[in-house]
Amino acid sequence: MKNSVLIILILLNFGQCWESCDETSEDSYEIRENRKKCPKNWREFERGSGRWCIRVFAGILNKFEAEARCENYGGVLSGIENLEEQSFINSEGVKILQDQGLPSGSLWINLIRKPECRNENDAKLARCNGSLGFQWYDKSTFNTNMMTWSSWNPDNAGGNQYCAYMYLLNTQSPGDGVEFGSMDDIPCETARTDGNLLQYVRAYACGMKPR
Ligand SMILES: [Ca+2]
Repeated sequence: MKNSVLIILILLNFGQCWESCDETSEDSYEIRENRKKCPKNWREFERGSGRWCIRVFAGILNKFEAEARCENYGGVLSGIENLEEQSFINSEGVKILQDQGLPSGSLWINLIRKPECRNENDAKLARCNGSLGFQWYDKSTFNTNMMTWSSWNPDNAGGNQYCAYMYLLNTQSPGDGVEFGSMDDIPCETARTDGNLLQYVRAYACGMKPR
């Protein structure tokens, strides 16, 4: 008799498990989500919008080319959501510069001037002033406080500076109006290899969700 009761209890327990272990339940969905990982050599970060993987690549490319490369890796050109990401992206970019014997340079990020702020008259509108005229375009970055600009920027010089890059710096306070992590709006077609070394675009940051 005792054995029968035990068997019934075990069966009931299995029944509960079948219900609670259903693949569509929220718990098991979370477990499967947690199993997702960043690809090898990509660094994982925690964002308000979820986990995010970032990797910095070397390349003398314009913004569109950099974006296409990121898509080839299964990601997008990445924005910068917090100081931790900014620090990581800068240090990875600086390593690339050092490999090439360059003291400074810059890196593409996914920061774009809003289409409604591109005309000369739009730029004078309050809603297009400074960072308000820009938007992160990786669909995962939302922190507008991480749009940090170098002196006088964003200035839309020439009226066609719709993209932005971040200066790569190997010291925290280089002076000359360029602070750590600061950005400049420039034409998306730019891939400078002359002039100010700081403006040499030598790298790009890709991002993706863990998979
Ligand atoms: Ca500019």
